[in-house]
Amino acid sequence: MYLGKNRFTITKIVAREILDCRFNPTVQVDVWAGDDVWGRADVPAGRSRGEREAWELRDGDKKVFGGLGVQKAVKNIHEIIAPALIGMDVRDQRNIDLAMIKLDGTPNKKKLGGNATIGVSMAVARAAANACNLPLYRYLNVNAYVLPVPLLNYINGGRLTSNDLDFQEICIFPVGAETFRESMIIGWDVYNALRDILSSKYGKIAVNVGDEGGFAPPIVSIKEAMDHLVKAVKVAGHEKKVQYGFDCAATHFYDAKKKVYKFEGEERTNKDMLAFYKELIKKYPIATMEDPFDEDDIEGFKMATEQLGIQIVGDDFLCTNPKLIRERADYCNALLLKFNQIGTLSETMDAAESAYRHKFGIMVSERSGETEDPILSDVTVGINAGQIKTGATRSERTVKYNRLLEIEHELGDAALYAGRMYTNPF
Ligand code: 2PG
Ligand code: MG
Repeated sequence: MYLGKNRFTITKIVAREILDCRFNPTVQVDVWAGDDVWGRADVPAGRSRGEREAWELRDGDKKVFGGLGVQKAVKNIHEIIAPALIGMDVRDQRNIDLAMIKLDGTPNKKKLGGNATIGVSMAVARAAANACNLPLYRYLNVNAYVLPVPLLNYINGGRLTSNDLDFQEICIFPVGAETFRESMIIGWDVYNALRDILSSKYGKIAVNVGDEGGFAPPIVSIKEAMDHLVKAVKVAGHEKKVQYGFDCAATHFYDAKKKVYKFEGEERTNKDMLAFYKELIKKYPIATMEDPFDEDDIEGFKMATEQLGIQIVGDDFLCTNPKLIRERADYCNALLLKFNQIGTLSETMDAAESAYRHKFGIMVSERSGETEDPILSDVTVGINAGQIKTGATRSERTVKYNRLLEIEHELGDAALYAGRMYTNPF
C-alpha cells in the first residue's frame, strides 16, 4: 500500500489481453500516476526469435487462441507486479525495473514473463513522461534530436512470408536523404516503382505483402530480388541517395546438427556463405547486414566483421542483452535493439549504452508482430540512435514512421537526420 500520494505516485496498474497485427494475443498495460495521469504500452511479439531472448509467457491452453493467450502474464501483472510497484515514484524507472527483476528471480524473466515486465516497464516510462508533461523521447533524454535512417523492408522472405526466399528482409536504406520526411518520400517512390516491376514480371499475386508490409514475390534467388529492388530505385531516380541492407536471419536456415546453411537449395558452410556475401557486396552498394550467420556461429560473425567492411548487426546474436554485448563485442559492430528481447526499459538503455561504448551502431527494431503503439520511435530518438527498422507498409508499421514525422516536425531546426552518419551521427 502507498502512503500519501502525489502526481508521480503509482496508484494503479491495469493490464489486458489485446491482439497484435497477426491476430495473436498480446499484453497491453496502463500505469496510473496520482489520480489522473496515465501511460499505456503494448507489447510486440517476434516470430524469428533468438534463443536467449526474455521469456514470452503464453497460456498454453490450446482451446483458446491456440495456446497463445496471455492471461497468465496479465494475472502476474495484477497479482505480483502491481502490489509491489504501487506507491513507488513513476520516475524511479531503474528501481521499478529492478523490483520486477527481483520479483522474477530468473535470468530470462521466465517466472513473470518478459511480456509482462516489458509492458509494465514501458507504460511506467510513458506515465512518467505524461506526469512531467513531456513527450517520451524528451523525458528519456534532454538532448534527444537525432532522426534515424529507416531500413525499409520492401521484399519480405524467411519466416515473414510464404515464399521461398531465404533472407527475411531485403531493404533499402535511404542514407542520402536530407531529412526523415525526405526518406519517406524516397520510400514511397521506390515502393511504388517496385510494385510495378514485380507485378509485370510475376503477375498480380507477387505484390501481396508479408508480415511487415513488404512485397512477398515468388522469388528464390537473393540476387534476383536485389536486381528488382535496384531497378526500382533507378526508375524512381534515387540511386545516389539509396544503399541497401539485409536481415539474413540466418539462424533460421541453419542446420545446427549438420553445421550447414540450407540456402537457395544447397548446403553451404559458413565460409561458402561468406564468399556469397562478398559477391553481393561487390555487386550492390550494401551498407548493413543483420544476423548473416547462426546466433551461435561466432566464427562466422567474426569473419563477417573482419572481412566484409560493412555494418554487421547482431539481432539473435546479441538479444539486446548487455552481457552478450560485452562477450561478443569483437564479433559484430552494431546492435539491433528490441526492448522485449531483454524485458525492461532500464536494461534496454544499458544495452544501448554498452553498444555505444563499444563504438557500435544502433538500429532500433520493431518485431514482426506489432501493434498500433509507436513507442519504439520515441525510444529511437530518445537514445539518438542513427537507424530504425520498422518494416514497410500497414498501419502497425506506418504508425512508427508517423510518430517520427511528428517528432521531426516538433523538433524543428534542432532535428538532425542521421543520413550517412547513421553509425555515429555526432
Ligand atoms: C527480426 C524481426 C523483426 P521477429 O528478425 O529482426 O524484423 O523479426 O520480430 O520475428 O524476430
Ligand atoms: Mg532479425
